[in-house]
Amino acid sequence: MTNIVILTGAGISAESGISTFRAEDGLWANHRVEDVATPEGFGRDPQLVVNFYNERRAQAADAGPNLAHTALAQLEAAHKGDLLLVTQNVDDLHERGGSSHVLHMHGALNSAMCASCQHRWPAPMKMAVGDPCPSCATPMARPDIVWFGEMPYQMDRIEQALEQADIFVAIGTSGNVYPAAGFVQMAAHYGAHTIELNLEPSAVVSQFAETRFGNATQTVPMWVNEVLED
Ligand code: BV8
Repeated sequence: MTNIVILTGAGISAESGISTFRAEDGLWANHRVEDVATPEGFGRDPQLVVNFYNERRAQAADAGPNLAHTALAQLEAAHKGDLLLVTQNVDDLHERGGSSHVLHMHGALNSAMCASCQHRWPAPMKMAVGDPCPSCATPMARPDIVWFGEMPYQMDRIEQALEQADIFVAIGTSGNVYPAAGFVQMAAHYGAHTIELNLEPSAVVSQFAETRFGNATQTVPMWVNEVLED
């Protein structure tokens, strides 16, 4: 039985019409990271940050899963070995494409969190600054997003899976952000075969044993068919 770990990034949702980060028309072209994706930015101007995530929540709600998302759901349903799907994405297109176990290491647009007691609840489509926490009533609601300088979620679980992985596949991620960009090195260290499925080479492309270029809606279904035929 082969154990598989998959890491996805913004590129898997690009063909669903969701902006990536580092393309010329990407999210970071129109916003300063330090203003909208750091705790300091949220402290300085919470309204700007809440608006930024309200816009992205609306964009994600208008988008639909694509063939890459649905292919990974088919793999989850049919694969006999262990499969861990880790996404850096905060949209819910993996879930809407049929995946039932998705690890959102950078949080999720559909989740809200209390900055005071860490209680989490389903986010409304439009969050407002000072929304009260349903648990402790403190007006400290924030998007349940892992910002720069904050610890990504479930790192222990991810690292355990990387140690046991026979195959590690990174899909549509530029390899700029750590610790996610370091997963390929860890998987290879523990003997996994590593594959990058991307439109262009990532910053860590040299660390992959195998690289396939193309749109995710082509490369992912092809790879999934190969795995299921084995
Ligand atoms: C932490 C929020 C520590 C949600 C995000 C080590 C070295 C250097 C720096 C660091 C380091 N360790 C930590 C850091 C600092 C920092 C970091 O990595 N900085 C970088 C920029 C240098 N990391 C952190 O701060 C992390 N936290 O390490 O905490 C700590 C320790 C103890 C205690 C407390 C803390 C937190 C990182 C998470 C930040 N949050 N997002 C949101 O707003 O969405 S990151 C954000 O960028 C995304 O979440 C995503 O994860 C990330 C990377 O983006 P990608 O998904 O790769 O997207 P991108 O646009 O870059 O690329 C798209 C790719 O798709 C491209 O390759 C493109 O070719 C491809 N593509 C496009 N179209 C298609 C396609 N592929 C296929 N088909 C297509 N059609």
